[in-house]
Amino acid sequence: MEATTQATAPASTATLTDGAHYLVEALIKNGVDKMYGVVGIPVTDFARIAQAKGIRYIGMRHEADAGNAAAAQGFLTGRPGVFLTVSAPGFLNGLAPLKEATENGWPVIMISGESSRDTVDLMEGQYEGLDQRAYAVPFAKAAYRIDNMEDIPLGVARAIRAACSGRPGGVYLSMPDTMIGQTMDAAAAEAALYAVNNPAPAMIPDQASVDQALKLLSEAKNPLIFLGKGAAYAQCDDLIAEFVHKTGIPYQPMSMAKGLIPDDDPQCTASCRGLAMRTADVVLMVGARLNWMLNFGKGRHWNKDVKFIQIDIDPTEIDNSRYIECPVVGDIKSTMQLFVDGLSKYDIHASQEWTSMLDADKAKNNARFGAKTAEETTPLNHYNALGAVKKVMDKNHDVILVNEGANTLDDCRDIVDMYLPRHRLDCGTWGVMGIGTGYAIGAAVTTGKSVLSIHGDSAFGFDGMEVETACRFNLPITFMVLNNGGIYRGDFEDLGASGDPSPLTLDATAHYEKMIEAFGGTGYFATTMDEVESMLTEALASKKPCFINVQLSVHAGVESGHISNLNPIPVVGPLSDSECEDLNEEVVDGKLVQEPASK
Ligand code: ADP
Ligand code: TPW
Ligand code: MG
Repeated sequence: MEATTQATAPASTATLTDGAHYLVEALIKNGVDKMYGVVGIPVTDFARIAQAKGIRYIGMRHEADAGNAAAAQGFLTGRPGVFLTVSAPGFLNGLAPLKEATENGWPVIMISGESSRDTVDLMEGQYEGLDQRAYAVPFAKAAYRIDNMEDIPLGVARAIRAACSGRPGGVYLSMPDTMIGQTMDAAAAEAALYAVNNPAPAMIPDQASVDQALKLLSEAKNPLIFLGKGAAYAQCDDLIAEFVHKTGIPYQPMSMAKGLIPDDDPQCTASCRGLAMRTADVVLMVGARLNWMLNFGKGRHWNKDVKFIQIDIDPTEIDNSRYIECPVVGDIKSTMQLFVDGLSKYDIHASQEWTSMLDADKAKNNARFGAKTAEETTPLNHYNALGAVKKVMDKNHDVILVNEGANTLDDCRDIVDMYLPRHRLDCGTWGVMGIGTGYAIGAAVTTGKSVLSIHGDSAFGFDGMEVETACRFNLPITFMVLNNGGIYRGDFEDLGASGDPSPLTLDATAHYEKMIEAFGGTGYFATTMDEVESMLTEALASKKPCFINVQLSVHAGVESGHISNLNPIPVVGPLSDSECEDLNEEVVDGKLVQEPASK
């Protein structure tokens, strides 16, 4: 069963298979049924063969978007999404989403064609020549190259296991053109295929750590639970809800854990987040990292005596940014089962005093915020445009929401409630612009559900060409751009004398909805809350590719959304206290300060 190159292959090829066919077979054997990508030398035939053998191939317009589509699939299913690129330039375009998936902890496999190793290694000037595996290593959880076609089953198994075991991440799998062209006996190849057994095994935590955690919670007066996207990924929604509801502990959903328990649950602290963080005495982290989004678990945003219990599958996440009183290392599903089982041994509840205080703060904030989202203005702003979106989403719980931008992201997260798990995808751990259309396509292809993809006008510009893909595949996606004419807003000025637009300015009068009309989709232009509501209702009901361009004021929005505090130089620009006011901000010592974002 020794592999040969095509040049030396015997004349009769009836019983032979080649690297491309064999890799497709190995992927199918392991349950891969979809692939996103952009073709060209040397992967064109590989994609054709994949399609012919029943893998759904979604041809996209840019590798980064294909990578994001695969990443969305990974998050939604817990199985690696797969995307395909050509050699060097296509490969490089795919590295950013591969790294972003790794940062988010989502399983993805990027398969790239690679130009002939011998000439690349001698730097002979090969077409699209690059030592791709070496370039991939710092961007991937793992990076493999299959040089011999008989190693294909092993290479695929390595990639799948690396992508979804432990903390999931992005894996690179290289297929050199020389390997694609190799041949071997088809029967021997078939016999050597195998499916990975249990690629993401349960990791059961130490019972002593579970008992320690439950004891600590039973001693708390003001316990708080944080649910992160790891909790959403773990797909044990009922167990998590059972623990939350049986204990009555208030919980805070991180952005992509919204809907794991419906956002209108009385125990949800989304609208009193700042107060909950400042007053909690014991915090249980379930699949959420104490990174920048939570001010690293320290500082004035937290009660100075707070104690943390952290459930995570990755032991090195514990103590990442501060002392963790009670680490519980295991997978969330197994761990939450032990937590629920342990409730018979411990009396765990939140003090009435504390929950009443949180409820009062919620009522106050909801009244303030509700008024802002209901108030019609001409032109619209983020609050009232998204208030109209909320009304429609409240009647369409099963629509998946994709969201990117700065104000468009932060305000949407606060305003639009989610009711079902894994129905919100956004800029994630790195706050990346340009993920939206790829995520929307991946979500629609993976689930068959309707998707609402809400973008700031800047964010949309990074990956907008994929509306053509959505139309070509007739996907039930409604794209929406909130156009305030710029990065953060559209009224900044050129500070020099050039007369050019400012660095933040984009076209506030652009008719983005025309883009989808070029490809046969339906475009809408909305200028009032009623129009947003009725057009969105109609667009979602059509289950076809649609685009709603919402005209906002160029004055709508604040610089950097909720994270202007991360700018190295204090923000300059036309900001007033009332413009800065939002759910995650508060007055401390007479000054308006920002709460950490939860993107
Ligand atoms: P968020 O951004 O929502 O706060 P993060 O991405 O920062 O969430 O954190 C998710 C955490 O969940 C990661 O540290 C990851 O290791 C962990 N995680 C992911 N899947 C599981 C799982 N099945 N069991 C336990 N922990 C998990
Ligand atoms: C890959 C920097 C953060 S937010 C943003 C940019 C460019 C756009 C904000 O404007 P938008 O939303 O989308 O119009 P809005 O409602 O506030 O006006 N490149 C990448 N990622 C990031 N995060 C940036 C640049 C950025
Ligand atoms: Mg904008």
